[in-house]
This record gives sequence, C-alpha cells and structure tokens, in this order.
Amino acid sequence: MLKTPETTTAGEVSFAIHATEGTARTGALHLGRGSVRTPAFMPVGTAGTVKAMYVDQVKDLGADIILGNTYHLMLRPGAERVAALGGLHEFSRWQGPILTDSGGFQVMSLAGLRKLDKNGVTFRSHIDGSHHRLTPERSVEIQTLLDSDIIMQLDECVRLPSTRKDIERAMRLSLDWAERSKSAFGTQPGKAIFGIVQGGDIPDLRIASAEALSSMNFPGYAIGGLAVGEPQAVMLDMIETVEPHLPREKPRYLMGVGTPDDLIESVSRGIDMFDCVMPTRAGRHGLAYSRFGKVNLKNARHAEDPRPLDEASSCPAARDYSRAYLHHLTKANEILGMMLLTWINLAYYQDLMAGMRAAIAEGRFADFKAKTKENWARGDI
Ligand code: PRF
Repeated sequence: MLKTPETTTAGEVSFAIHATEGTARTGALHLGRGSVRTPAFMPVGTAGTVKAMYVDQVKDLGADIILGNTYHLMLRPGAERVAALGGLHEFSRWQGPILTDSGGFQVMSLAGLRKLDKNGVTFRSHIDGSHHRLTPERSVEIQTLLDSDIIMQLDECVRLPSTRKDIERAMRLSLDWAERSKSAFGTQPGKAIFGIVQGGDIPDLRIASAEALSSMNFPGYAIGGLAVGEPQAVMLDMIETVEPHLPREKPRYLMGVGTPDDLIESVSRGIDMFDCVMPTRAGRHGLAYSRFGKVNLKNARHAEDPRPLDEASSCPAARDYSRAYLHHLTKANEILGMMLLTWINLAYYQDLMAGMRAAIAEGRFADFKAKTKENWARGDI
C-alpha cells in the first residue's frame, strides 16, 4: 500500500492518490466546483435530470458528480438556452460537478441518418428529425455553454466485433479530434477536459491510442469503446492492456460501465471513475441491485413477501417497504415503483464505491472484493 500522496495539478484542477492496493487506487479529483472521491460512480443525468430522483437525494446518497449528455441537451432544450438560464447547475439545481459526454457515442446509438467525415458528424434528431452537426470544436462549445466541469473530447466509438481497419480508422480519427478538442477547450480554471482511448479489442491499437493521448497531457483519460458487445473478459483484458500506458498520476474513467461486478473488477485494474445507466434504467424496469445480486421484483415469488428487500441497506426504500409492495408497484407500472427502485439501486452503487474506497484506504480491498463477490454468488434468499 502506498501512503505518500501523489498529486498532479492542472489549473485549479488536481488529482490526489491517497492509497493504493495493487493497481487499485483511492483518492480525490479536485475541481473548481468541488471534489470527487475516487473510485467514483457518476449517476447518469442524461437530460439534466437523474431520472426519478431529486437532486438532494442524489447528493445524500454520496454522489459527488453526475453526468449529462451533449447530444440530448443540444437537441432539447438547446445549449444556448441552458446557458442563457445560467448553465446546467443553475437550471437543474445540482450544485456539484457535472461531467458531460461529448455526443458522438449517443449520435451513433440514437440518432437517425448519420454521416461521419473527418471534421465531425452530421445527423438527424431522434426527437423531431431535424438536422444537426457536431464537430470537436462545437462539442466543446456546447459543453462549455452547459458549464460542464469535465468536458469529454468528441470521439468515435465502434461496436464490437469490428474489423481492424474500422477500429484503427476510428481510433486515429479520435486522436485527431482529441487534439482539436483540447485546443478548443483552451484553459478553463477549475475545469478539465478528458481524452478518450479507443482501439476496440486490439491490444496494439489500444496501446498506440493511450500513448498518443498521454503525450497530449490531458488532465484525465477515459477508456471508451468497451462494453459495446464484447465479453467481460475482453473488456478487462483491454483495461489491463491500456493501464500501464496511461500516466498513473491522472484520473482514469471507464465510460458507460457497468454492472457491480464490472465496477469491482475494473477498480482492481486501476479505474477511478464510472458512469452507467444500469442502476437508473434497471430501477425503472423492476430490477433491484443489492448485496445479494440482482433481484427481479416483477417475479411472482415476491407477490406475498412481507420482508423488505434488504433490512441492512442504507436506503430507506430497501428497508421500509415490503417486497410485496415493490412487486405491486412494479407490476402496476406506478411512478413510485420506479422512484423507489432507482433510489435503492443508486444507493447500492454509491455504497459499493464507498466500500471500495474505504477498503483500498485500509489495505483490505482484496478481502472486500472476495466477500462482496461471495454474497452476490450466494444470491437472494
Ligand atoms: N465514447 C464516448 N462516450 C461513451 C463511450 C465511448 O466510447 C462508451 C462506450 N462504453 C459509453 N459512453 N464519448
């Protein structure tokens, strides 16, 4: 375990590693708007809201930072409108740091009729079919208008499996866009821009991407292009491949990941930040994440069960309501069912991160990981 703090500074932004165990690290990313304890899970607030949650609830769960999406917010209500209304923090009442994704990934998964060229991507809105264009510069401009605290470079993510040719082309394009994004960002005190490693499931392309980005000296690095169709083992292999080629004194963010098991395995391999729709989306579909693994509240076995989901949870919704009631709300498609399960799931995710942070700080992460996985394997009782 490393005890000497390592700190890097970029403007007013700094990242301090407080302790390590193997490749796992715990520390804090300091931004103008506040600090993010790492490893961190960022709840997804795509359209300026973490769906079915009040901002105070999100904060009280221990989330230090949330995520917003360039793609959704540029289409509705529009970045200029959000800026005129005081920025995304003022608009949504979330006062802590916000990381915004750059839009390219959402264009690829949501927009209609996309056309990619070396300068950007043109697409049609999934909402009303209107035409829009994102370039690296425009993406940074939108994220700046939103008043984002961590801006992501525009990149191109290819789904897996793909050919080496397609993966390499997207990786090289993303490197070019990394430079353009960084120039467009300039210097913004208290804020950061992250570069994104691409390269699919091909080790030498991953390494080339990580090394080229490292030489651009970003305040933080994301690993993109994973959890896009490949098995978990491949994703973990790619993290292991990339990790030694990223500066250890900078934060690393694994984009769009994942299950609780993905989080614990990725933290083991040196990841500091995550975001994923899983806990919030699952909560709106009757699924709960818990100490015992994933529980489907729609299942008829819960219909007459008076017990709470988990009497030992930190979340009142998991302790105070019966499984039978959660089952009923879910079956009846009630709004409260979505609210309670989203709350339960985000609480579980935040508690898992807090557990990992404490375990790394105290040199017992290996034990924490083994026990947590044992509980998941034992399943719901
Ligand atoms: N790039 C960006 N956002 C993303 C991804 C990516 O590769 C992923 C892949 N898991 C999720 N979100 N910009």
